[in-house]
Amino acid sequence: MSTVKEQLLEKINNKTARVAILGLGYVGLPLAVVFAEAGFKVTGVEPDPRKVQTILNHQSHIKDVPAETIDRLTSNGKLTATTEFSVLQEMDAISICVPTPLRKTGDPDLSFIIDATDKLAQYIHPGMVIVLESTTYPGTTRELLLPRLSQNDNLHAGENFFLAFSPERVDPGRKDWTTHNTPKVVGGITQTCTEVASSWYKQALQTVVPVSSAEVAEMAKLLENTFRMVNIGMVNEMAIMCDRLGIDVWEVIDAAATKPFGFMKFTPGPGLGGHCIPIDPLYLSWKLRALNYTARFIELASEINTNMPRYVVGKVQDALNQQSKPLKGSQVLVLGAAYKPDIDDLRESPALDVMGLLHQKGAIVSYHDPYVPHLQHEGLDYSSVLDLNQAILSSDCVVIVTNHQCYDYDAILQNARLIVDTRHAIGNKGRHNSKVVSI
Ligand code: SAJ
Repeated sequence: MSTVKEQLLEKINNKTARVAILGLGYVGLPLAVVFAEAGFKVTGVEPDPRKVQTILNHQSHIKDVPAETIDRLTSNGKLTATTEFSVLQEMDAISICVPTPLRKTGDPDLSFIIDATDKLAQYIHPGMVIVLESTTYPGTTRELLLPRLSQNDNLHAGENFFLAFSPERVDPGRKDWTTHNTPKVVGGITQTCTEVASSWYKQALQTVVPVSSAEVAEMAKLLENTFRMVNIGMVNEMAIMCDRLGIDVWEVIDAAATKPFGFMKFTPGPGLGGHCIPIDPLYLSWKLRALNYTARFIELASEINTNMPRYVVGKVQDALNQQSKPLKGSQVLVLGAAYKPDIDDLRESPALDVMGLLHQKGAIVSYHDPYVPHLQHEGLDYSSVLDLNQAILSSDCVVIVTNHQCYDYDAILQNARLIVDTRHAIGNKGRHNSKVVSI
């Protein structure tokens, strides 16, 4: 008589295990696709009916997932979507890919994880494997999910159901590293949980990296993104120090980057945007505060990065002052609103803070971003200027905040009266040009 685990592994290995992905966002939909491509019947369970309808209409709402892929997989019956959690009673393998934002207070917002888990708990049955992918603090899988999923006395993790954590590593827009080929860390509540979850993921992902526990997997993700946040904070402070010393920080970084080992290049900027890097490390520092420990690197880096928009506005004010122009009443054009080049994502974008601070100080603010036609944020309500050249010619100062590749930086250098360049977008041509101020 085969055990529950053996029966589940059999269904995983012959691809008859029914797969459900909770949350069809930039993580969930690509994950649903790779399991469907591997031969599983996959059901996306998504609370937003518009997203569900898009899938059922053989379309895609995620830029990295082509509509043709959704059309093929929905047409051949490998992929479907619903808002109904009740389908989970028929499922065997479930991945939870829901948002983990911060509250206004800066504390983690675990409501999406709790809501998805409580709904799943209504339909969990012996023989199920469940993997949490949402970035969260170490201990979430064991402390928050396990009790909620084990309420039924006959359910025991590692015996008749299996629970693990596997951090998402989706970098929207990236083509070289995808959900399929990016190595995937998997850590279970028990060793058997790790084994079963890894067996499932190995059916669809190129490289699976089992680790000894869910906590190791949760912490690995936080190390990955804390590494970036702290190094960005460090290089932003380098920019401030070089400014005090009258040294070109960009030349310093380029010189340091010639070291072929033991160095990784990061560059200063107007602040830290995105849905991962500025947020994930704060889940870790929040958890450690509850254990009476202050994660000083994270808190210091967050303080420096958060202050960069104010530092940029100070540079604008000083640069205008050099031309005997008060910031108040000056026309200031912000180039680039998205949080990083060549995308349309505004989440946590420092450009929003820069524009808000300029507005507060009385500047006449406009912006241009070919990927962001309109923006509304904390009282700001702007549309991207239609005639970029005219806007540059009529501005007292142009602030390059996001260095989209599509901009003609030579033309900007020629036509602008004054440029504050937060991304070294003008490059060396601006190095000895009195109208270019670099951060
Ligand atoms: N930034 C700097 N200086 C740098 C690098 C980034 O100021 O040297 C700024 C960016 O302008 C942006 C923010 O930091 O505002 C975050 O930039 P990012 O390059 O880290 O981009 P993200 O937020 O899209 O990070 C994602 C992450 N992917 C996941 O979390 C799954 C990250 O782990 C990836 O390393 C990163 O993409 C990447 O490499 O592109």
